[in-house]
Amino acid sequence: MAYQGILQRYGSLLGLPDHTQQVTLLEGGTPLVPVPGLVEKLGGDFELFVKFEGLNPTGSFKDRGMTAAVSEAVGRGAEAVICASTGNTAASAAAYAARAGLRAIVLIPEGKVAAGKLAGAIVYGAQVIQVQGSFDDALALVVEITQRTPLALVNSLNPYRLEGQKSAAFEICDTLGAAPDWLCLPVGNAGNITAYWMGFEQYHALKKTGLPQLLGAQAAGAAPLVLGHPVEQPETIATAIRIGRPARGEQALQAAQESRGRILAVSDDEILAAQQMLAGEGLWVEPASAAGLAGLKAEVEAGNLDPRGKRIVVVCTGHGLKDPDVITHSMEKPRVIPAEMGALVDVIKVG
Ligand code: AN7
Repeated sequence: MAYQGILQRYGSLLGLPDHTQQVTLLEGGTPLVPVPGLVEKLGGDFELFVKFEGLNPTGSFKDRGMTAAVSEAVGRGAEAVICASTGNTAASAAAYAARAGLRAIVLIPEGKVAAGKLAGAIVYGAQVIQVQGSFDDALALVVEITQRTPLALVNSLNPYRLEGQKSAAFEICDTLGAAPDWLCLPVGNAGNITAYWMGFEQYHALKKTGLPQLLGAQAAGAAPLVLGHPVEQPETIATAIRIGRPARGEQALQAAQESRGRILAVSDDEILAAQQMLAGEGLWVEPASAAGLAGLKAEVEAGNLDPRGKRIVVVCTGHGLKDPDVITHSMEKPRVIPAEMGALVDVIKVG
């Protein structure tokens, strides 16, 4: 049978109520891409895969949780969904709401959302509201208004978001035949790392697939879980994870600890270098998505993580097309030539 999305594939393992009415864009089923070229760069002698979540319908992993949250909301008769977002959740909520015929309202931090995400939220027809403040300020507003009105909250405080996001852990185990030794991923509001751990634990209880160690990476300018306290003014080029007060922070720390892993901070330079390394393998991911690889590289180089003989998965959470400005702003403009063969030969210097 043709692929029908994660609720169809894993529905019985996702704790969704009976009233759920499936709203799907055929999310999930993303590739686990081997990257032997990066293994070489990191010293060799292990296996490395990228779970390329940027290939979901709206270009990020958020679609896994959103199909679950919107399907539940529709089933209980909700007419509108609302979220705060650094961009990807907004685009995903907007798309699934459109699919379901619901109104979507998204609050984003003013001027801090990448172009592809903002455009997504707009084209899918959401009401987009810029807040003069951070993501954390926007989330506080959304939490309060959903306590007073029937608007359905679709941030990852909504438990069904996590239920849907567990599906990525199931897919990795199904593809590899077991859990990897390490799973490396970015951490922002901390829903994803929490959901992965729930998923790996559930699959292990059911199918003895084993448990990975989790390596979560926050941006150094937005690293509350590393610092041990909220960050009032988070700042990073990886705007997706520019979050100072993660809603699922406690659970994320517990997941990392239970897995015998950790959450660490990586600098913007390390994030951009990792983004370039992935691009060198033909995988263009947005900056936040490269944080997992940046964390792995830092730990391997510092001698804190011995990859030899291990099987490692790096989760790349969003597509590079979401945030083209990071690249185009930092590069030299491509050469311009007259439409003449002589000029072309001069420039490319072949033969
Ligand atoms: C590409 O869209 O929080 O730790 O509002 O877009 O589960 O929050 C995005 C987060 C990683 C962090 N990578 O995941 C939002 C939002 C990308 C992201 C994260 C985000 P969580």
